[in-house]
Amino acid sequence: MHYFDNNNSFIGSETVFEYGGNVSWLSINEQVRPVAKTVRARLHFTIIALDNDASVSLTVDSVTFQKGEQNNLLFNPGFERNTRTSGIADGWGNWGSAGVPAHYRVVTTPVSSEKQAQQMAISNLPKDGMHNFFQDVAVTGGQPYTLSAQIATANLSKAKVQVIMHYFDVNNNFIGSETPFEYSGNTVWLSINEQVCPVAKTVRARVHFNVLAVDNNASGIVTVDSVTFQKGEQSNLLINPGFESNTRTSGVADGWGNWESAGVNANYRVVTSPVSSGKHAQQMSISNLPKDGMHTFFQDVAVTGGQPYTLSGQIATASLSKAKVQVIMHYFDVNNNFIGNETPFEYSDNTGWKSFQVQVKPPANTVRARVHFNLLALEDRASGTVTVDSVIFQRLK
Ligand SMILES: [Ca+2]
Ligand SMILES: [Ca+2]
Repeated sequence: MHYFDNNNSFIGSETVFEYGGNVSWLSINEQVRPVAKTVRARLHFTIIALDNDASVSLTVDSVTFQKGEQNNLLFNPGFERNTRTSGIADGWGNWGSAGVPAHYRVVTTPVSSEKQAQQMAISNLPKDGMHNFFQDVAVTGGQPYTLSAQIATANLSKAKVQVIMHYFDVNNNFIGSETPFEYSGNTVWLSINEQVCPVAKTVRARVHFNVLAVDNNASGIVTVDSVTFQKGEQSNLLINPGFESNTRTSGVADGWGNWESAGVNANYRVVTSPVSSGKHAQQMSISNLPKDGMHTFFQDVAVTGGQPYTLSGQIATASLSKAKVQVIMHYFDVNNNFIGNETPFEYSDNTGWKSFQVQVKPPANTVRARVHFNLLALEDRASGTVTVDSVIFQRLK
């Protein structure tokens, strides 16, 4: 980056990215800061010879230069750009083991955010067969990163879905790997959040979403959306915990689902007032609800059974009558069996923003926790409005 003031004087520069290896498409994401008085920035892609007889062929595409700090290191992380014919969204690659036919599709349902998600399907896969899509990202070895996403699986049989990280040094040597996430059950949108650490000397990480056959005749459908890969340890296991992203039409913010008991009409809105943090919060309202009627929004999160977690957030209630707000946890094992529940928080008064923080403990064998915010009618003709914001669900440190 070269920076110039309004007299066209060169007043500063920075070299934000360097790479000395060979690679197919590599995503790079660098924060830059023009010096004070800069009015013009010149962005260069430069090849520099380190010795005589240097050679290279460099290709660049999909350049974005925008205001602010963009933390997600991935290109096209929500699969909204799909200009190719392979069934793989722009910026992503794919790989399958020998003899495995590829079945990739960018789909419009199910979708966790905006209009599209990446899907892969397998059928009749032999044992140990693999099918994946991936993206290469420039990273710094020895530093922590966090990968989060939403995954939905259907008809998964004799197979599991995995997140696999491969690490490469500047000479393109494969120098390490880790598998921070595995799941073999069927689930609607499940939030995953995993800390990874590229080994020392890593300059390139390949993030894979993989389906592995654990036996012959494996089959299943895996859909992925809302992937974020960012620097540092991000401990909140929820996607869209502040309800800031709202690209759907249900009134329920991206990444969250909803459920109502029989005969109860859904009434959800992402509101700009009241808001505890950011610009949006999730609201739900009930009126004339019969006794024991329920109205709820939720998110599914991958957890480890037997480990304690904390859930905190901000809740505001208005006109609450004959009803209470509840935080309800449901726990499921890998076979999708309901194996436990708890209701760690209840509130029935009217209040402006009120903080809550509770500790919960999924029973052994839990692989998926469903975090609900529920409105329960205590008597007939219950009514009220509840707004939720700034939810944090994390492992107890
Ligand atoms: Ca999407
Ligand atoms: Ca918010």
